[in-house]
Amino acid sequence: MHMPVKQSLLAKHFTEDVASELRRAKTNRGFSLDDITRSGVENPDSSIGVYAPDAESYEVFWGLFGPIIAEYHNIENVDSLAHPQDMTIKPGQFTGAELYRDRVISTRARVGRNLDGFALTPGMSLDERLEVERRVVDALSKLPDDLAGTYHSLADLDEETRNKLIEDHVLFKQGDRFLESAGVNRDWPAGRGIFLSNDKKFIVWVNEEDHLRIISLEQGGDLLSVYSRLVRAISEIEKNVPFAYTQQLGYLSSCPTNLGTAMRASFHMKLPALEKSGELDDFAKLLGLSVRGIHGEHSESVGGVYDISNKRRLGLSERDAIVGLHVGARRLATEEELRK
Ligand code: ADP
Ligand code: CIR
Repeated sequence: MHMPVKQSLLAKHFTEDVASELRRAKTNRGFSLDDITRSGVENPDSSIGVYAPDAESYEVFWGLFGPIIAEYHNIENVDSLAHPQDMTIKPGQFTGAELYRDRVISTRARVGRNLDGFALTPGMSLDERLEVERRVVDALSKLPDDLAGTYHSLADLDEETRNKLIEDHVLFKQGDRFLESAGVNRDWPAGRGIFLSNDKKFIVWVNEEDHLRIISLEQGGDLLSVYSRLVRAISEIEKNVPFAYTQQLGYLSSCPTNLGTAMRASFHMKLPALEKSGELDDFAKLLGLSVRGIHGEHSESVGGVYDISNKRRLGLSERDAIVGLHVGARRLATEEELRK
């Protein structure tokens, strides 16, 4: 029997018509269709398969990006989309959190951000990467006391420290083959690093998949605490570095899954009964959630613990995305109890 091969969104939407329309197209920086599709072509098991080497790619190669973005973020009319932004939270929006609290080991919320006027990470030169690092580190040095911390250049961290930070879910992994093919790992480890606040709950990754990944992370299931820290950190950093943003696509990022809010909020959640019954993926789909293993994308679960996050990031506000995770986790916890 032949197992069906999972088709990437690239394979699905890269039609003959799209190929002939875009074959000769180039952005001002010289990026072509080959640059955009290389990761998915070299890694046929990609779920998406495309990256944008610069912001202009989203305009020039819209014939390919448009349908992929519409499908991933479940947007009916992506051509006329006006992305809504709203980071506020109203009292009472996290009611019923006690239904899932005991099942949650830790909570994380991150956004991707990129500096206006620079290539995105798949298309950056070494000079641009170093300049972005310089500007970001300067902005981080101006943060108020409760967010203050230390920047560590990746090259300065010894292997043992690096591995421990990766194991603890604080630092990004090395050698992702999807990013490698896209050109994101060029000049490694130059220009990369991690900022850690004094209490280790606020983290910034510099020049990994995006210029910045702004992250809030703590033990337990207090989504309001994690989210409030994230929102405050974003607004403080944004005072000092202007981010690439458009009305249609929100915050721009190198991967089309990370446009709009560019936010992925997640719980590490114990769901052994749903794992055993084989229903976790179906419930996640129904609830608009993604399921990852405990070491992030393309990793496995350990002991029935899964990384549960909002799937959509574009076409809905930050508030709706975070409340979506809360409501989804409440439902998953309820279904888990019913199967215990
Ligand atoms: P990203 O979230 O930036 O898309 P990954 O899926 O690779 O990237 O996850 C990055 C890291 O964050 C991984 O180490 C992953 O285990 C960790 N992580 C994600 N969610 C949580 C969580 N709720 N608690 C602890 N660590 C988490
Ligand atoms: C892929 O296409 O599988 C990788 N480039 C990662 C895509 C982003 N991840 C995701 O939506 N789960």
